[in-house]
Order: sequence, then structure tokens, then C-alpha cells
Amino acid sequence: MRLFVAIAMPDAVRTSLEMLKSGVPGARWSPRENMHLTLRFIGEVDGRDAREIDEALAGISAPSLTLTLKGTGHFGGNNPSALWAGVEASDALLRLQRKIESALQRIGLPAEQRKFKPHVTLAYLRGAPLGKVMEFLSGHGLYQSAPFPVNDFTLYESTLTPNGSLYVPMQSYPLA
Ligand code: 3AM
Repeated sequence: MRLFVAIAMPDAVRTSLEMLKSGVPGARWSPRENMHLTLRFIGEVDGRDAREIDEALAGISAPSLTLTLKGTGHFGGNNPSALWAGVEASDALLRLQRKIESALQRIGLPAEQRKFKPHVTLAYLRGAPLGKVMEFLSGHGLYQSAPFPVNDFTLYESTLTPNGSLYVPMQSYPLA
């Protein structure tokens, strides 16, 4: 199974993100139920590893936090591959991400090579005109969610289907 660790967006935040989802031809907008902030992509593991990962995540002790989504951006430079909503800087979020990273390294997962860039993916893009992407970004640069509490994080299973990825929450872990 293909796993990742993320923070699920509360319903009110999903609603505010829904309003951003238009105006870019070639965008495959993330379905409302998929909206999350990835803390750690794990990838393909077997059942035994999944159990170890679950135990490692269950052993994490970290405080609950408050997040605010802020602004929009894209990955891929001049060949945009994804649109996302940004996250207001949060040391508590970085500390949580580091705890997850070290817990997973302790059980033998290879270190994540990419720098952590907190974001909520809005759409994956294929052949979207750069001008439309720039229009989207300048039009939604002032996007901001209400601050929201984060009281847990979740281990997700990602299933690739012909219509895009299906993300199924497997287990949630409370923050103190
Ligand atoms: O949270 P987002 O949507 O940005 O792109 C994948 C998605 O990111 C990312 O993990 C999230 C859940 O699928 N992802 C997929 N493959 C990846 C990889 N090999 C990856 N992240 C890092 N390395």
C-alpha cells in the first residue's frame, strides 16, 4: 500500500478552498474530500511495515496547534505542475513535521530528501497555459482561511485510479 501522513482540512476550510477551484484550463482540481496538508510522503510499503509505521506515529507526543492557510502558489516554475494554498509560518507545524520525520527514520525509513514546503494542493496541472496560472495566482494572492485548530494528524492510504488519486484515512493520532 502507498502511504502518507497529513493533516486533514476542517470542513470550513474545505469550503473556502472550494471557491478557488476554477479558471485554469488543464487543471485537475482536488476533490473536496482529498484536501490535506502533507507532513510526510512514505510511499509503497507492505503490511508489516505499515504496522511499524502506525506504532511509530502513535508514539509521537506533540502539542495541538493552530494553522491559517494563506496565499496561493504553484510548483513547476514555467511548466506548472500543481497549484496550492500556502500555510502561514508555524514553528509548531515544523516541530511536528520533524518529530514525524525522526520517528519514521528511527524505524528505518530513508530520510525525506525534499525540503518541507507546507501547502494544500488545489490542483494538478497538465498543459495549463502559464498566463492562466499567473492570473489565478494574482487573483487569489490574498486568499486566507480562518485560523483553525489541529488536534490530530492522519495516516492516509493513497490509491491510484484512472480518475486520479483516492485518499483514504487509515488512522488518526491525537495531539495533546
Ligand atoms: O500533498 P500533495 O498533494 O502536495 O504529490 C503527492 C501528494 O502531495 C505526494 O504525496 C502527497 C500524497 O500523495 N507525493 C507523491 N509521490 C511522492 C514522492 N515520490 C510525493 N511526495 C514526495 N515524493
